[in-house]
Amino acid sequence: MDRETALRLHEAMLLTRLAEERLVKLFRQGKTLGSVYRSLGQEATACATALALGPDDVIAPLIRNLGSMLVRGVAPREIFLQYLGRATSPTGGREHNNHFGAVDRGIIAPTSMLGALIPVMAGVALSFRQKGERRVAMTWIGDGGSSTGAFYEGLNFAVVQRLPLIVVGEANGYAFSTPPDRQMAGSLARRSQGAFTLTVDGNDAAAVHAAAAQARQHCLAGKGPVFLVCETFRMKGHAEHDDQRYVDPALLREWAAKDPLPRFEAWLAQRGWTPEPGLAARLEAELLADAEAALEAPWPNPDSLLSGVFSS
Ligand SMILES: Cc1ncc(C[n+]2csc(CCOP(=O)(O)OP(=O)(O)O)c2C)c(N)n1
Repeated sequence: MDRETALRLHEAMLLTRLAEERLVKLFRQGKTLGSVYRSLGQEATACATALALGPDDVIAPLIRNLGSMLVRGVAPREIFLQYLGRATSPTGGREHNNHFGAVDRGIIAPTSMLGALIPVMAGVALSFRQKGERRVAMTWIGDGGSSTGAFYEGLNFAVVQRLPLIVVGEANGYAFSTPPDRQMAGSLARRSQGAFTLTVDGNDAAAVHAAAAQARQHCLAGKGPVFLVCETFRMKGHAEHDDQRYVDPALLREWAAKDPLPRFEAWLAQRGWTPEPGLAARLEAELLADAEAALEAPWPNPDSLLSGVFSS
């Protein structure tokens, strides 16, 4: 990874963390409609995988992959407007959180139905191959989501069709309150169904970026899909309403010591690559201004309720 990419990756991870911290403040003030879903401790997994893609590649994130959307150019303002349900949000107040697509930025909308995006993205990858385009499709799945039929159907289809699809498996410890050993035998990587599989320390941003770049080359060489398993940990509850009482505090302490952000800052420092001075303060000020602007944004007009629902 060159210096410019490394600094971009660092900024994306920091922005993800600070944007989610700002969202938590809005949640605690009772401003968000619904809970806030964080990726604390997993920022490297979302940001470094997305950053290894080319501009024409297409992603389909899940709720814990906000970082991938920020990497593709989504503005935090759009996320705040979504969480606040305002008329000027990307979905006009119809959907919450990061559940919106941006086809112009190569983003297929996240869906709540876990696993469902894998067949969708296998289809996107199939279209690239049919058109002879050198592009890849990427989506993410948690250990819990990998228990769905759609995960198996989609990945199996990609394997037998040798499609340019990267499925990032986030082995992050808990699915709601269920630990991995209560829902699968062995590791997440064993669910690969013959896809080329890489397992990487998901809290090592440089390693995740290198593995994702390797996965992309594998796909572009026509060798079929890659299952890229990132070992990480969900440092918060499922969302802000979940106090995580089912997690042993010793596990949280163990993973706090592996926090991807300071680790990547140490990696940068070893190379003498210094982030912009005052970067966190600048991002925090921008995020505060974005949040305040979003709070001033208008609510949707009830008369618009049915627009976009039925074809005109
Ligand atoms: C098909 C389906 N079943 C159940 C749910 C409800 N649900 C939402 S998130 C979640 C846990 C997901 O765990 P995991 O895939 O490990 O991701 P994590 O939350 O740990 O990032 C469940 C069961 C859902 N959204 N979709």
